[in-house]
Amino acid sequence: MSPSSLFPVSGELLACDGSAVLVPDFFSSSEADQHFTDLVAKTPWEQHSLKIFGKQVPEPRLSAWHADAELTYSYSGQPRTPHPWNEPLAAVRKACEAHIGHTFNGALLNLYRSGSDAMGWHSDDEPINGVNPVIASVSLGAERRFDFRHKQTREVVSVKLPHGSLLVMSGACQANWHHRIAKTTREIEPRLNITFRFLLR
Ligand SMILES: O=C(O)CCC(=O)C(=O)O
Ligand SMILES: [Mn+2]
Repeated sequence: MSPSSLFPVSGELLACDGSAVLVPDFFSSSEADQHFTDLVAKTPWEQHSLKIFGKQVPEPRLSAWHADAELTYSYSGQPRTPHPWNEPLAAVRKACEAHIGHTFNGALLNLYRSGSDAMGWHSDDEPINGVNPVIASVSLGAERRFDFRHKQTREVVSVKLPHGSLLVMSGACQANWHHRIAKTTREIEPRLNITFRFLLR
């Protein structure tokens, strides 16, 4: 893979077919430290599995789904009953909603315990997200590389997501681009990611 765009630091990352805007210092480093500590401790982390070549294997990360009551979300083919909002998660959601001017009713949290934890190529284009969803992605903890790959042209755009950053994906981003967090052999600390979404009922 040869990234066509090497680690832009802020602003619009995609030249066409959707939008992805990075705000590297959305939270100050002390705010980000506090959110990281609180959310690692308060999240009811679960180990889910995914099907690869017909075999169930553990996902290479821990996760948790929080949402308004009744908003079951199917992720990796599994329906998930929501956990209620807790105080630190509600505070992060409020900050994102105020910045973006958009309401969210659900949040998927992922904990990447080390460089071997990852998330494969996918797009968040399930019908329940609606057409051209706005997805707010907050990164806390170790910096990881995030890759976009255009579904037709295969162009790759890579960016580092620092502690306390906000990435807002919108427009036709999910329709036209896949994204992933690749494994890394670097010795790194855990990373927590939250993707806020607005699910249709
Ligand atoms: O960890 C990340 O930055 C991405 C997470 C993601 O793509 C997802 O939860 O759908
Ligand atoms: Mn995603």
